[in-house]
Amino acid sequence: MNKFVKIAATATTALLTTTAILMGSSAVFAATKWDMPTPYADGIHHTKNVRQFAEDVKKLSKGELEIKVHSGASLFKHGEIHRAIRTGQVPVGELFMAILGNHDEIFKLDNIPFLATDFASAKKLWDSSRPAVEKSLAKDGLKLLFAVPWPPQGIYSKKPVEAIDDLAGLKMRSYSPTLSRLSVLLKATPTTVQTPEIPQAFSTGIIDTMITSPSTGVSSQAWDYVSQYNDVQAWIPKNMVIVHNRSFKRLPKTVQTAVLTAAAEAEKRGWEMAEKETNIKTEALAKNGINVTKPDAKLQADLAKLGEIMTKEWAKAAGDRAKQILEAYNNK
Ligand code: PCA
Repeated sequence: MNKFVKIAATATTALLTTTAILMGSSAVFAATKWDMPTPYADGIHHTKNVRQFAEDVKKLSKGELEIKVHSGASLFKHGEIHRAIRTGQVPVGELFMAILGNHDEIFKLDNIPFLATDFASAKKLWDSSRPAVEKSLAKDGLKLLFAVPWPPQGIYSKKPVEAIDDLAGLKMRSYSPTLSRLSVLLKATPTTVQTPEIPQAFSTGIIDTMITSPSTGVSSQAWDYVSQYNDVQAWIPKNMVIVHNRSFKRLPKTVQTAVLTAAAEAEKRGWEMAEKETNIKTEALAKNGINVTKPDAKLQADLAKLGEIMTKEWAKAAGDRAKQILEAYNNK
């Protein structure tokens, strides 16, 4: 054996040995770790549900996939999570669906007022729109794992809102392009504010009203800066958990199945959690001194008219997809 051949042979042996060691202890070395950014705080049901999802994935995959949840926008700001997953910076993450309204019209549907105002209708609307949402995500190399609602959205204000005119001229918090459009139709001025900044935005006068769930009202201690909650149940928006498709495909088939099984469970559990949250958190608002009211028939009818305008606008902008979704929804 000349010198060169000898070196090559030694190198090959070394390589084979390393491979054998790696294969022999695959349970240790094959475990994949995923970082998962989520936008909302730990007390919110979405975050609790996502943590349970991560635990289920670990269990079902027998430890082969570990998902580390970074809650409260600690890894990426809410507005950056979509891009971070799309570009593969992180393989998985959670975001508010309608935050993508300017990326694709399809996501605006999730915040259209008075189209689906109770959980049964919201579920129907989700069943009707899910294929279009999945298709849109797939175009960006993304895959939907699950979507979970918030409780219905109501109006927080300093003075009672008895008619839509009571909102005219106010500075209204916005969290999506659809909500900004509603603010404009209400003759209010929309200002984007993320959940952690709500108290400060009220105390510094950046906003003086907001439309959100009783959950977010409680987590941001709305009683410190407003006195009224009108439970108009305007819409039931959702968060979605999405995965970078190529990262998903790289997982062994058994682990992919584990993720999908845990995702289906998380979606079911999350819808139940949201329903339970609704009463608990609405009561908590009242207990903390907020005057919780229901809209009268006139206010409801006036708000519903704005919902019709926005549904029409959306249907026009989103084209054939909108037509199919609305037809499927109305026929369910
Ligand atoms: N809370 C979140 C989204 C919808 C909700 O109920 C927020 O206010 O930003």
